[in-house]
Amino acid sequence: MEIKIYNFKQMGDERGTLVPIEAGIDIPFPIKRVYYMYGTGRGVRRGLHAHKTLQQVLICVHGTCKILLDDGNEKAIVELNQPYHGLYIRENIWREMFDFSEDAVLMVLASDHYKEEDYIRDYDEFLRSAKAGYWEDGD
Ligand code: T46
Repeated sequence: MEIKIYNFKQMGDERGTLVPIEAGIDIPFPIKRVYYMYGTGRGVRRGLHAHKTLQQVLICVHGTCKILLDDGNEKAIVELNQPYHGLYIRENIWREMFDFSEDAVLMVLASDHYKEEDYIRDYDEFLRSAKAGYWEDGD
């Protein structure tokens, strides 16, 4: 499976570091939504779904966490441990986030607003959709 991790530029000087991320330049989609999660317990697993159309970039801006990616054919685990790394997740990828450090803050840049109807929460349904390569609405 192709894993795309952006290595954002770090603008550093004696005051510290600033990481700029511009839609359409540093990441491939216009950002319509930003959300972040923190205070995630050690044994917690989040995600466990895919999206029909949503693209996202996950950035662990503080601490560390792991992301399991599954395209229906292959699985891969990525550790996010640098605040300047961004993991791109295209549509139709099952994702699970786990092994959060106590201080982890996972920020997500999303290509669309929050739409419950874009979620695929059933793994078998995801496999059918991934294998077909497209989503057959209503079937
Ligand atoms: C994803 C992974 C990486 C909202 O009201 N607005 C939002 O934009 C989001 C993302 C969530 N919510 C509500 C819905 C739930 O009541 O916040 C609550 C927690 O969301 P959820 O259980 O979907 O969180 P995760 O961590 O399982 O998944 C989230 C995203 O939902 C999902 O798109 O790819 O992070």
